[in-house]
Amino acid sequence: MRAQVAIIGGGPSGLLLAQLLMAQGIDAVVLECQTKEHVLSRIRAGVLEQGLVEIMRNLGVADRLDTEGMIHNGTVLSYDNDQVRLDFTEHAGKPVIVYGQTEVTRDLYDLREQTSGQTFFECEEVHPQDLKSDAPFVTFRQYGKDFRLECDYVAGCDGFHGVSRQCIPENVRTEYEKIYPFGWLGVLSETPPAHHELIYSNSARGFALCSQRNSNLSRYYIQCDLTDSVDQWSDEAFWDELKRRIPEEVADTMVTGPSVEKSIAPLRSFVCEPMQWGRMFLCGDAAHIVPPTGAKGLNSAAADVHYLSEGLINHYNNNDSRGLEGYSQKALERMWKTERFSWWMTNLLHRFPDQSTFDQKMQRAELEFLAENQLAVAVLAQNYVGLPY
Ligand code: FAS
Ligand code: PHB
Repeated sequence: MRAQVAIIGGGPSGLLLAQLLMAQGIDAVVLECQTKEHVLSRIRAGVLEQGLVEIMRNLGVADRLDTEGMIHNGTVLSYDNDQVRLDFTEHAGKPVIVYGQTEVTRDLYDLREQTSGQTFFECEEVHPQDLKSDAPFVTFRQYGKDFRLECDYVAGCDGFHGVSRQCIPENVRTEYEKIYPFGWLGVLSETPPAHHELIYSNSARGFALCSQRNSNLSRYYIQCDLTDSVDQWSDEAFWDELKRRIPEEVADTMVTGPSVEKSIAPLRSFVCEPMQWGRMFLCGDAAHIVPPTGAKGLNSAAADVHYLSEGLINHYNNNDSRGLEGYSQKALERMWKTERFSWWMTNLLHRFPDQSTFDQKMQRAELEFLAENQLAVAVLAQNYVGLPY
């Protein structure tokens, strides 16, 4: 079996890349270790940068996104009983779109099936090999049968726990990591959003976020201890704690209801350098992780895919390999700025166990400066809507 590009991972990175290549006549095969149903059962990101929206539109797969996605021209940072609104349109010239990653992935799978893209599900023992040669290949097993996929290039789109990053030798790979001393307890509820825009809240009891998916599907998060488990948090306990961390007028009018999904995610900042090794290129969570405070996980994966797809298309269609040779440097230049923004938002809005009263004063001073300085708001807004590709 042969393909020009072997893509490991059928999440948003892998699917976006596969379809961008297919649109330019480049043959890619996707190898996914789970079932499609399992991939689509994950509840993750909710905010899309314009860059990702444009990629979806260019692929002709944005009809639902353009119909059901909600245009958000700003967001609110609240602290104690004060608030500062970030006006994206005024300060960054563009909005963000609120549309769940699950729906993005669903749309991409629908497109892949309509375009007869080849995807292998429930792959086991996936091993990229001979990556430093001109003839790399990937072996894998599916339903007890062994396969060998010959290819020109391998795209490692297999997430943080995937196999691809480990193919870069340890003496070549540098990993930068910061693990945060708390997690996010997330709840999805079939209730109307508490506010028409997202609310990020810095409260003495810990961080909280009011987000949404549509007019009757809301997504909420509260900062929780790393030792917490979902079983410890009844719906009632969650709603009670959330209401104590957000502005009173929002808490008083919030509609609560049974959780349809409840999960705890750890928070980390992580970057692997380089993001390529021989003929393998890493995209998305396979190469980097951000705390979700800045809504950058899915969106930075899209930026990687933009750079890699451009590099592969220019290689195959214009005989120009400079984009491939410079992929890692280009992707990392943007990614480190995104890591900084996500780290900064996380430090600004969370309560850290070892935080001193001075540290808390620094957070409040930063928030008060934002409330009175439009240039400071502009810097935040331009980072939040997404840095240029
Ligand atoms: P993904 O992890 O989405 O996809 C990788 C795919 O590869 C998976 O389908 C996996 O099954 C497959 N795979 C793994 N190993 C394999 C192997 N050996 N062989 C074949 N396939 C393999 N981002 C935000 O912006 N906002 C959020 O609120 C947010 N919340 C998150 C909550 C959680 C619990 C997690 C884990 C992440 C969250 N993220 C969030 C980040 C998330 O959205 C990622 O950035 C996004 O899924 C990145 O997409 P991929 O790079 O495709 O990685
Ligand atoms: C979400 O809706 O899941 C979401 C939104 C914004 C974030 C993180 C998560 O910063």
